[in-house]
Amino acid sequence: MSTEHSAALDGLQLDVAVIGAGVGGLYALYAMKNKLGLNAQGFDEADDVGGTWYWNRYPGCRVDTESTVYTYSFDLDMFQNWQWSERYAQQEEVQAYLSAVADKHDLKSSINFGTRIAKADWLEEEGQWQLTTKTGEKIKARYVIESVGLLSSSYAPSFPDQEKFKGEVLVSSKWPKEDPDLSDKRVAVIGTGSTGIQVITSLAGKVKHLHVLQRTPQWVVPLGIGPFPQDTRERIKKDPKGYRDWALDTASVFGFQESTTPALSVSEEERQAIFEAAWQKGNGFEFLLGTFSDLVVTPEANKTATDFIKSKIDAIVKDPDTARKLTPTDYYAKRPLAADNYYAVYNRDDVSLHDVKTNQIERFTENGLIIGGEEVELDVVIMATGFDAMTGNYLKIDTTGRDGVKLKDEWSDGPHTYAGLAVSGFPNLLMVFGPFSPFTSQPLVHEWQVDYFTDLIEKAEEVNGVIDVEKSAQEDWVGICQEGMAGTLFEVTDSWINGANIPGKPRTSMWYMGGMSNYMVEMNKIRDEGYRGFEISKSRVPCLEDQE
Ligand code: N01
Repeated sequence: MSTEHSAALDGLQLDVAVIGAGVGGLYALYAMKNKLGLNAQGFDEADDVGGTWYWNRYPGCRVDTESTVYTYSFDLDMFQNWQWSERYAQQEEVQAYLSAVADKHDLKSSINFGTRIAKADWLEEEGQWQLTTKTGEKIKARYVIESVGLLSSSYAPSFPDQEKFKGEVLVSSKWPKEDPDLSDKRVAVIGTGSTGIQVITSLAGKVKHLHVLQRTPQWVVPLGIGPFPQDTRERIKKDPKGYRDWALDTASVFGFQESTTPALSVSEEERQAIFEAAWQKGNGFEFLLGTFSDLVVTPEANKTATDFIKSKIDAIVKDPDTARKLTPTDYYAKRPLAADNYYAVYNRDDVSLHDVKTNQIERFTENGLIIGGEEVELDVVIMATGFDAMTGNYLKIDTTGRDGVKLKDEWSDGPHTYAGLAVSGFPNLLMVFGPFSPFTSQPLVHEWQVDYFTDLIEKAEEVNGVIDVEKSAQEDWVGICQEGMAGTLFEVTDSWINGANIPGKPRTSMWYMGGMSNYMVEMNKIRDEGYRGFEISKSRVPCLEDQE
């Protein structure tokens, strides 16, 4: 559905409105239409499907999760036969895949592109939501599904005098569709997280000079870019459901089995051999979770990994001062980073590393940036400065639930949800991978959560009911999650995982740390106990079919 249709939006009456046309939103739309036969439409600000993969098209952008699990499984034919070309699909390939899924299942005709939902109000008397678009159209829907992205609310700080800069400022998560030619440019990259290291390794040697503006170094291991593994292709082809079930039954759903061996339970020699094999194979999550079981739990175990990576930095980076600047001083307990040849980049003459914690970015000038009192002349500044993760996009929608309660007030001290799926007092509002979802890779987990609440909606439909959540069940869930997080080094290491990356954001736990396998057990138990913690109360208004 194109933007010309937006005039027809005002007064639209739906069973289900799905906000977001990324991985989760597309599947939610499919499920509502095809499994429940409901009148569902999607809404997305972008002019195509893709979600995060629509916006993030910066140089070097690719998944750093194995493509084998970066996929849907609901369409078994596509699951078996989609020919991912690489172990880690590039942005264009993920976008093409999502577009192909949407085309095959005729989803695009039900999506209102170029449409931002700005406001959501629960109308108690009508038993439904009223959504308001950014341009003022009003839509009513009995259910709202928000699949708005865990890492989609872009964060880009502004620096003094930015408007004076004669060059270009580009934000990685809003990269222009027309890829700019940077080949003869002096380029600065601000940020060295997952995005920054992809941009840096992609641009090094391809621009006139690359300036890396690093505030906090992070532990980086190789990614291991290469062709899609043939053995996994055959395994998926032979038994797609078996592969999907195996992947979901791991803790992190990244396509490998997590280790159960504590790091200090083996000899130094064995430990080094395990780390070296993981380094050679590549993959950040596998290095962190597949080598040993306790790297993110005990400081002593964590140090064995950081000592190993430090030895690699020292061996690869020729200038000792640069090596020192690249070596983190905190735990290896952020979202793990992986990029091939990352540290080698800093041996190049056309790459300069600036420690902007010591020598701060003071302001822009017409010709560049003042860093630590000195001007660095630049043509382009790339902000790879991250996201207001987990809660950012939910809170951008001005949401009012029962009794006039605002979501932003309910979440003023950090988010509260039941199982990452729903919020008490906000009836018939379901979330895909909302805060306090399991700390995992996403696509297969999105599918699992959508299937879960599709069954719940079906149950509510049978009795013309409204779904809400018991506050006590929600707070119990939040408590379990806080306890789980407190048992890890993620809790004490600054990153977007705990909200520390956004100035003024409450620092809090936002994840279920028990792993997907335990999450499924717990959620199935909740379902088997009659959806314990969810409340299905009879709606005051007849369902649409009854009204006809
Ligand atoms: O964001 P980040 P990201 N001055 O928050 C720096 C997913 N993702 O976009 O650490 C100077 O990790 C900040 O410095 P510091 C993935 O889950 C996936 O890179 O706060 N620097 C940090 O270096 C990932 O984890 C993929 O001191 C400033 C950087 O910006 C998540 O998105 C690819 C600054 C932000 O790092 C987020 O990654 C890309 C300032 N004022 C992203 N403000 C793949 O699947 C911030 N920084 C491959």
